[in-house]
Amino acid sequence: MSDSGAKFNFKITVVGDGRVGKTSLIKNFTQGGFQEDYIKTIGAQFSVFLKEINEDNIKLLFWDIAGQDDFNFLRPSFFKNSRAAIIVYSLEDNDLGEESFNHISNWHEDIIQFCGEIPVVLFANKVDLINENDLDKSKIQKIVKKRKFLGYYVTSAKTGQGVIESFNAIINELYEKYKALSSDMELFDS
Ligand SMILES: Nc1nc2c(ncn2[C@@H]2O[C@H](COP(=O)(O)OP(=O)(O)O)[C@@H](O)[C@H]2O)c(=O)[nH]1
Ligand SMILES: [Mg+2]
Repeated sequence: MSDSGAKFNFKITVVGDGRVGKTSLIKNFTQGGFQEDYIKTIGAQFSVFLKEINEDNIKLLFWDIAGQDDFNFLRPSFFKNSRAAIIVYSLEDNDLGEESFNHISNWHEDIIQFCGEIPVVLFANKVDLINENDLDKSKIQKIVKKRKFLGYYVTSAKTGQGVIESFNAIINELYEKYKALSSDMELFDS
């Protein structure tokens, strides 16, 4: 696949503890797409997804961590040139659910360190494993506000709940941002 034809190229990194569902979410979202590529490398893997908004072609690169071991040395290249980030945690009622929520701030600190102030959204995944009525939204809203995330989405990579909407929200956000920047550039050029 060549870059020609894509007006925008966005790299979006997907982070979060192991087994929260990062890879499943990316697969669920990109499989409905026009073109999919799944490439596994040491420590990280990425998927390519093409999307069209207002007749502008957008190429999206989703990066996610393959294994949490030996990740440290890869961190700078993993995060390099990310336009946005998604932090995933699991809603499941066990240690993974609890720990992955507690580690949101750590993942965010990594993003800030390597990417600066890029847009970040939070995905609360595996909602199919809980009763949604029991979901403590104020707890999620609190960290969203504290960390100045764009927002949070409740998802299930298993049922597909919220997946398209949540990925599209961040993609549209990037599109609007860079569309405005590129039209500023065109004005500047003329
Ligand atoms: N029930 C349920 N299981 C999920 C969901 N997302 C992922 N899983 C499962 O959780 C495990 C870890 O998922 P994976 O995508 O490999 O997590 P990653 O390590 O964050 O990439 C796998 O067994 C998935 O099938 C979900 O939304 N609901
Ligand atoms: Mg994975």
